[in-house]
Order: sequence, then C-alpha cells, then structure tokens
Amino acid sequence: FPWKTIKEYEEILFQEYNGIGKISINRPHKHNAFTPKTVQEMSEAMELARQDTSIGVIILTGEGGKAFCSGGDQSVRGDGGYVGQDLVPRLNVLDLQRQIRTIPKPVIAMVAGWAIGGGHVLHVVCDLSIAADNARFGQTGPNVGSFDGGFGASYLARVVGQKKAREIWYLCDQYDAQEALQMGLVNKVVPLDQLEATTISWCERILEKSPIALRMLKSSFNAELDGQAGIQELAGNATLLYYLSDEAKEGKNAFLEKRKPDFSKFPKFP
Ligand code: 2NE
Repeated sequence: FPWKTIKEYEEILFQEYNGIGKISINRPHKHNAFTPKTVQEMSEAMELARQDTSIGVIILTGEGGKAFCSGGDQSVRGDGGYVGQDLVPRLNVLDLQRQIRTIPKPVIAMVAGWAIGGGHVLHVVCDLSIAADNARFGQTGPNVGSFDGGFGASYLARVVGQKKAREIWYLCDQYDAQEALQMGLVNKVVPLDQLEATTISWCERILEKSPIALRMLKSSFNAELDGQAGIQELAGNATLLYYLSDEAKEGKNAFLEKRKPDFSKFPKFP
C-alpha cells in the first residue's frame, strides 16, 4: 500500500493512506518494546491523527512482522518508571492508553507476532484487533516485577471475562492467535501475508460509515465503563450535535444580537 509519511519520528512511523492513519512502533530489534520517547512520539501522532479531519480510522501496529509490541523496554526501566534522556522516570504509556480510548475515531490493532506485557495492553484498549496467525498474546508483569492494574486488568476482564483475565495475569501464559480468537481477545485471525490487506479492507468498510454515528458509538461503549470521564465524552458529543441545531444557534445569535432568545418555534419532543 502506498503509505505516505505524515511526520518523521525516531522510534515510530506515522503514515497515511486514503483517510487511514497508521502509527507503527519501529524498534523491531527489541520486539518493538517502547521507551518513554516511543510513547511520547505515539502520543503526538495520535493527537495529530485526532486533529486531522481527513483521517477517519487509525491502525496501531509494530514494524518487522515478528512483534506488535513487547511492552516497556526493560533496559531503560529505572526506579520509578521508564527513563528517557532527561533521566525522568515515566509510565507515559498509561496516557497513551487513555488517548486510544478517547480519540473519537476507531483504532484498530494490527497484530503480527508478540503482543506482550504493556504491548498486550495496548492492543486490548484498541477498538478492534486483527491478528496474524503468528501472533502471540500475554502478560508478563508478575514475572518481571510489574503489573497494570488499570485498563490492563479491569478492561481486559471486560473483554475476556474475570476468570480468563485473572488466569492471563496470574499464570503469565502465552496464547496463540486461535486461542485469542476463542476468548474474544481479537476480532479476526488471518495469514501473516494477508494481515495488512485485511486490516485496510476493514478500515475502508469503516470509512464508508457515518463518522458521527461511529463517534457516538465509541463514546457510548466507553461511557458505561469510564464513569464521569466516560459520561463527559458522551455528553461532549451531545453538545457537538446540539451546536449543529437551529435551536442552539438561536441562543447564540440572540446573545450576540443583544435580544431575548425565541425558542418558542422549537418542538418539545415527547
Ligand atoms: C516477547 C518475548 C517472549 C519474545 O521472546 P523471543 O525469545 O522470541 O525473543 P527475545 O530473544 O527474548 O527478544 C529479542 C530481542 O528483543 C529484546 C530481547 O532482549 C532481545 O534482545 P537481544 O538479546 O537480541 O539483544 N526484548 C524483547 N522484549 C524486550 C523488552 N520488553 N525490553 C527490552 N528488550 C526486549 C520476550 O522477548 C520477552 O519476554 N520479552 C519481555 C516482555 C516483557 O516482560 N515486557 C515488559 C512487561 S511490563 C510492561 O510492559 C509495563 C507494565 O507492566 C506496566 C506499565 C508499563 C509497562
């Protein structure tokens, strides 16, 4: 596919093709483990993809065909988090998880090879996951002295159920693509050489749909789980729709024209 680079980064690729944004971790020598810089670059790209009105769907993936992401780079793990050049320890991947959930456009994880540890959580928080037949999934936290008790635990349990989520974390087993499909952890499994074409075809089908309907659905799915922050997201979309109405415009216009608003002509729906 003729991907066009949107912006050059050091540890990720950020590309676009026909309204599809693709954010790809580019550290295949480490199975696409992330550093604070990788995450900072992904966060910026995600924000750019959010602001770009020509992008309707985002693919999250890893380069090389052998790994989606193997989690935090253990070689830069310091005392209070993952340490970058500024020597400050960070867990900024948690901010990225929230961005993936709140961007009002579908995000699809395109998983080839390992999706492990914090890399596994990244695919879990995506709207959809499409896996190659070489994909392997799992959490390693209790083996390496870490855990993700946020979306990595509670949202995983919403996806695969409490028993399976506890098994995944307590045993730290690895699951192949078919097992992931069976437990509802991924939406589809395809041969590795068809992974990108299948993902693009799902993106193209999504791009044919009403963007506001998709936006409302994403925030509706989130609202049930995300408490006040989820309701804020859904309510923000309601405000967006209300602003588009003549009724809301009457309020704004009356204020600017220094007159009393006349809402009498607007129906009081049952
Ligand atoms: C993924 C897995 C099972 C693959 O094993 P294998 O045998 O296929 O590959 P190998 O040889 O282990 O990995 C290839 C190269 O990538 C590096 C390895 O060290 C190796 O480098 P060289 O020895 O060739 O130089 N590599 C792989 N994953 C890495 C990582 N995460 N950090 C640094 N280097 C890594 C196997 O590689 C594996 O188990 N990887 C570690 C998975 C892991 O434990 N990730 C961290 C979980 S904690 C986390 O991500 C986290 C969190 O829990 C909470 C908040 C934020 C993050």
